[in-house]
Amino acid sequence: MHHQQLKPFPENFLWGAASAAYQVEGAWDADGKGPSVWDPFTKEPGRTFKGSNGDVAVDHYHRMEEDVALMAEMGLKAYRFSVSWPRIFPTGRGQPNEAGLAFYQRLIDALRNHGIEPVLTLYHWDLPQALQDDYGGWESRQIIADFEHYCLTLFQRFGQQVKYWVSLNEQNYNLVNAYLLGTHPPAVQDPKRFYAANHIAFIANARVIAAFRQQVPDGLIGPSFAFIPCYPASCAPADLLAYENAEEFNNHWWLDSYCFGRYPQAALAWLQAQGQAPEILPGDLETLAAGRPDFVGVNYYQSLTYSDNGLDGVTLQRINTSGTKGTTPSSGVPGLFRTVTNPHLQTTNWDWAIDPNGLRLALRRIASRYALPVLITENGLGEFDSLTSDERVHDHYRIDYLRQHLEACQLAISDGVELLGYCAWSFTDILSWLNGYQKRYGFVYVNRDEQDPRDLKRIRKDSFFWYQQVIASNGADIVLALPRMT
Ligand code: BGP
Repeated sequence: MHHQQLKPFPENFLWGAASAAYQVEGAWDADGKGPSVWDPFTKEPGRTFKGSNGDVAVDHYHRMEEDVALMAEMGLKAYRFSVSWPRIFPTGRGQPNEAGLAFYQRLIDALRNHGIEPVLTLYHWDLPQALQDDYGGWESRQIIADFEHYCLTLFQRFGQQVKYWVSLNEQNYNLVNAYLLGTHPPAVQDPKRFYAANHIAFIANARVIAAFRQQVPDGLIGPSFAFIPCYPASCAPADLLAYENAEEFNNHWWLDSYCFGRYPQAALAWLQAQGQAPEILPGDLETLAAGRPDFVGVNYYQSLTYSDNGLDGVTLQRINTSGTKGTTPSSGVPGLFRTVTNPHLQTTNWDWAIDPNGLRLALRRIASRYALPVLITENGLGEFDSLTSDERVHDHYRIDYLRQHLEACQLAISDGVELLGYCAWSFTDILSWLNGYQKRYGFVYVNRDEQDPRDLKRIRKDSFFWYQQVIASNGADIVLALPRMT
């Protein structure tokens, strides 16, 4: 679609930024917090880049007021953060840890005092280790009641002050890594177990959404989905089928379940033939249907391009965690699809295709296929940043990336998408799960590296001042806004 004139960003648009507990908080065992599955996992040799972990992260737990003051200075309208389940329930269940709740109460109060809308994510991958040990975490239906109990505690405690809630963050990306690639805890590589755990996560997600309706009737809730739109490598019929397979397995599998309460037919039939389909018990589909979200949270970083892959074709491969460009191999599922390089797109140093058009496609797909509003819960550029001797970070490449993606948002709004807001990833620099601290995303530089926490000083990057102007102009100055040095 070409438009004569673009629609402006809506009046109450949530100009935001995002983070996740494990990636920013640190204080991994402070004030009664129990271990999450990431605490021991990151200590195992070879799991993460240079053995990096979130023990200290960027110490947001102790510097929360300073970070929120920076958000206020920037003019942020929304801040998306996650609550650490083991900070609230150190062993995953039982009585809540009041000190953990008090931290998030202080954060929510600080945000609201500055007029910043809190967007609370219930689960951003930091499962209590105790539940992994007791019954295998997401592989047991016991987790459904424990997750519901944890969520109910937060709904009851914060439901008056928090309007926007995210249920599961990137169930798709997290469980692919945890049960297919073996790169997130519990580091399993087994498709049958993957689809089984994933089905249980869908049920848990739907159950807490249904509970939310009772507890927080004025609030809005939805999952965040790592949406990677698919392109066919060519118009060859075999590539079109590969593209269709990829859409169905990598996108519709999740979005249809969240929004329609059912799995896509062809994918389910294929998995049944392989003996990998999840066990669907009586009542499961009704539970899913009763947990339709209010919006879809979109985490968008890249598109992927697909080609045909024979039964003896390439298998799933790990992602690039080094930042050495051009080192990502073709990855696929034999009999379904494999990835190929898109010659029309540039990539980041981690080989992620830079494709604002893919974001527009993702937004339109949700609007047209699922008829739901969208909240962009993550979008950003992970890159090497360098600090100059006068303590500046000239991240024009990040400004370019964000500007292009915001332009895509405005095009999608003009296409008829109901877009609630845009949370850039991330506010400060954070620990990147597998990539350490060298893959930086923030508007605010944090002075530390993998081995040395240094002074953890916060330094505003050029993109900080650019986004500040974008927000002040409600998006009218996306192109015009230039970084202002202070
Ligand atoms: C998403 C996660 C975030 C964040 C982001 C960037 O998958 O929800 O937590 O990590 O991706 O990914 P990475 O840090 O691997 O570059």
